Amino acid sequence: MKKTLNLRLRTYKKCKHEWGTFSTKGKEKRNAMVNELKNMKLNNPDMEQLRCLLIGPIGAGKSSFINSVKSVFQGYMAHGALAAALSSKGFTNTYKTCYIRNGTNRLPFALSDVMGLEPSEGYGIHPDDIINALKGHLPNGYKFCPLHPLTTECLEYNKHPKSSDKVHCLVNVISADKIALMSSEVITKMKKIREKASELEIPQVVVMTMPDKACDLVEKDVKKIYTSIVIKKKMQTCSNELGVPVNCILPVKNYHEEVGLDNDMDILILNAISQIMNFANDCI
Ligand SMILES: Nc1nc2c(ncn2[C@@H]2O[C@H](COP(=O)(O)OP(=O)(O)OP(=O)(O)O)[C@@H](O)[C@H]2O)c(=O)[nH]1
Ligand SMILES: [Mg+2]
Repeated sequence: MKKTLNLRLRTYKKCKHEWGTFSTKGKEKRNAMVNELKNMKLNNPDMEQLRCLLIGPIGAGKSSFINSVKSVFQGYMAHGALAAALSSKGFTNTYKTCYIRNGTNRLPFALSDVMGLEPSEGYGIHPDDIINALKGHLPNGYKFCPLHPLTTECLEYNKHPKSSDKVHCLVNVISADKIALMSSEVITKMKKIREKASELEIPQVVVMTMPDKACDLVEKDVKKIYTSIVIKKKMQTCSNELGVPVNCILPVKNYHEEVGLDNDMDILILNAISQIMNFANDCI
């Protein structure tokens, strides 16, 4: 219990944005952040990779975040984890892990994507399948069944997960324009998952997507993200709803309709992924 609390406190202390003083710097800053992540050494050299798991309501931007991270590292738009065309129906329905290439090697990061959460029972991913993923029991490519989570009796159940199959950081993805509209059922499902993650001593953060939909200033200029009062309020609401401190909420604008990369968007995405991987590295 004490260990969990210490881990949480350490996580929260490290996860700090300097509100209002953050400024997106130039191309050098972006490239330096990319290189730092490319050269990141794992605290446990025997491990193949750190895995982060993205969960959240349907359409929150989980797959788009994975695509965005991949795009930043490869230097052009990625379409690996397909994102949905705007609709109310969930899009991702399999457990899919994205790896990022660094020349002929892989970076020691894995980003795992799952089906979105829905309010009604029997719709969207079953919270027990997220718990299965946290513990490393889900095989890559597993097709989710909203009614029946994977159990030990199933052939696909990975009974002996390696440490690299397990999750090292739980990333809750929430869209800024929908925070206040989140159903209490989805919040309850997320709470149950977060409690389990805390029990397993897995650090947790929130990635807040779609700031451009919540604030006109940010839509025009993404650099305004840390000075926008609207975004600050959204982060506070998110913190209240999910019980996560504001300094663990990482706002990003995902690539969704852009044709080329944008330095300011890259820096936000890199800032989020650096924090996530540092927490993950601290927990192994
Ligand atoms: N404006 C804007 N749109 C975004 C952003 N991120 C994602 N989108 C759009 O939101 C829609 C849903 O994004 P997805 O990435 O498919 O969401 P998801 O969480 O993977 O959805 P499911 O797989 O259905 O659970 C897509 O049309 C994206 O293009 C963002 O930061 N800003
Ligand atoms: Mg998806």
